[in-house]
Order: sequence, then structure tokens, then C-alpha cells
Amino acid sequence: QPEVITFGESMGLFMPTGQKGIANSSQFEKSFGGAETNLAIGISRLGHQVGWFGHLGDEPIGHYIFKVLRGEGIDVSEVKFHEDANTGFMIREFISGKSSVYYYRKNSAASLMKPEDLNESYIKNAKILHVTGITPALSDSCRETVAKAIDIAKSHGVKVCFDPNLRLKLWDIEQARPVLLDFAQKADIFLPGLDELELLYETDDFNTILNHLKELPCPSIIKGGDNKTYVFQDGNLTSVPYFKIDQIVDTVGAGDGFCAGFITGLLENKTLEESVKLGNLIGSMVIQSHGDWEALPTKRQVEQALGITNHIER
Ligand code: KDG
Repeated sequence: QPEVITFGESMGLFMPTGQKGIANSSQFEKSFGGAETNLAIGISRLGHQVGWFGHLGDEPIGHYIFKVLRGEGIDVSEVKFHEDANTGFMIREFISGKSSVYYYRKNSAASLMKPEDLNESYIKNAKILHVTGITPALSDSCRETVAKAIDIAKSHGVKVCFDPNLRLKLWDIEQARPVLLDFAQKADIFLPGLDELELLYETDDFNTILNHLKELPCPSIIKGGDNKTYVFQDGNLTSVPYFKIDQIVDTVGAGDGFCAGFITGLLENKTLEESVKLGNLIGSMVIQSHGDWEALPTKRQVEQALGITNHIER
């Protein structure tokens, strides 16, 4: 039985292999990504039982994602395949140090998810349900599915972690704001980025943001502020510095890696600050490599990075 359950859309990911952008490249690397599958892979590699579900197309990309997730040790027993809808995909390019993502996910299999698909007995036995603000942006039925999953979790005492993961290519801030703030209000842990809070609360004044967060009934973990992650609980603000790294290669997936480390900390009964430290470490490892989830470390790699065990080269 998974300790953590998460769900959402996972998509094929194609990236030009060389330095050329999408339009001029003739070779592309194939992978896949999705905030929730990135998180699930991260938690599984750190040694915990995790389940992911979502809808995939009954075609090669859907099968490929399913097999990799199963190979990573993730419980995929609740995944559904569609014969009449495809897995979404995205193409991502890096030009002059900037990444741009183009989505091909309208009417994807994942967007057809609906509340009736949820298996209450599957969710109720978990310790944590992790949801993101990407899923409610996909369709009305996806938004209702997230709302129902949160209700199910809460009625069974399953903790809800919520990462707003604001994607302005999927909906505009006016549409997103009421939905994301409603989910934040229901969460047991809110995991926003500082840039997202500035948009959600329409201010770049940190104190004003904290005043808004004070109204939420749960702690907020604020990612991405000035090389540190903030913990804001019961009006108290603390912070945990980022790990120093030599070179940032690709920041996509860092937030999901952070959440994977943070949630693993919670599962291991660490304090919020200790959990954030693990989250920061995982995030710092993800950004040193291309791809959303490939560089997520195993438990042993984390112990080596922290100097708890030695790395023997040969
Ligand atoms: O956090 C990384 C995700 O943004 C990426 O994997 C793709 O889930 C994704 C999305 O919808 O943007």
C-alpha cells in the first residue's frame, strides 16, 4: 500500500539534442515528464512506497511512461488507458539559457479524468495525498477530480500536500487564482514558489504575502526566495539555505524534486526545517542535469552527498 499517492498528467517530452532550437533541430531526445510523476519517481528512489495514477493513451508513449514508472517501483495499479485519446506531449528548447515549453496536450487522455475515476479505498489508506495546480487547469472534470480527491483524503485523515505549480500557458491568473487559493485553504501543507505567491496575491511585498499566508490554516513552505526556502508556520518565519552548486544546467523539475525530498522528510518524521533541507538537496541535484526526473537521487546518493557514506569510485 502506497504511503504517498499522487495523480495528474504525465506527457511525452521531446528536446532538441544539440544547441539548435526546435525549428532548426532535426534530432530530438525522447523522455517524459509531469510534475506528479517527477515527484513519484523522486519519492520512490528515496525508498518510500508511492502510487501515481492518471490517464494515458493506449499507444507507444502512454505505454512507455507506464513501464518506466513501474520500473521505478511506483504503484501504477490505478492508471487507466484510453483507446480514443492520446497521451499529451511537450517539446522543450533551451535558447540563450532560457527554456521554453510548447504543450500538445489539449483533449489529452489525462484531461478526461473525472471524479468517478477515483478509488476511495486506494486514497484512504495513504499517509499523504500530493496534488498540484496543473491538474485543475486541464479541464473542468480534472478540477472536480482534484477537489474530490482532497475531500476524500480529508475525510480519512490523509494529509494533503498542495503545490500550486502555476502554469500560465494552461490558464490565466484570473482563472487560476480562486481555484488555487481554494485548494491552499484545504491543504495540510502548502508548497508555493515565491513567484507564484506574488501573482496569486498580486503583490511583490513579502510582508503582505506573509499576512495572506497567515490566514491559511496550514504551514506554507515558500520555494525560491533569495537562495533559501522559507518555512512559515503559525506566524513564525524560518529559512533553510540552498546547497551551493557549481553549475545550473536545467531548472525544470527542481520544484518537484524539492517536494519529493520534503515529503520524504515528513514520512521519516523529520521537522519541517529538516524536511526542507532534504528538499533543497534533491532540488539542487536535479538542476545539475537535463531532464525533469533523470537526476533524482537514490537514498544512497543522498547519503553520499551529505557525507554520511563514502562514494568509492572503483
Ligand atoms: O515541474 C515540471 C513540470 O512542469 C513538467 O514536468 C511538465 O507537468 C508539467 C507541466 O504540466 O508543465
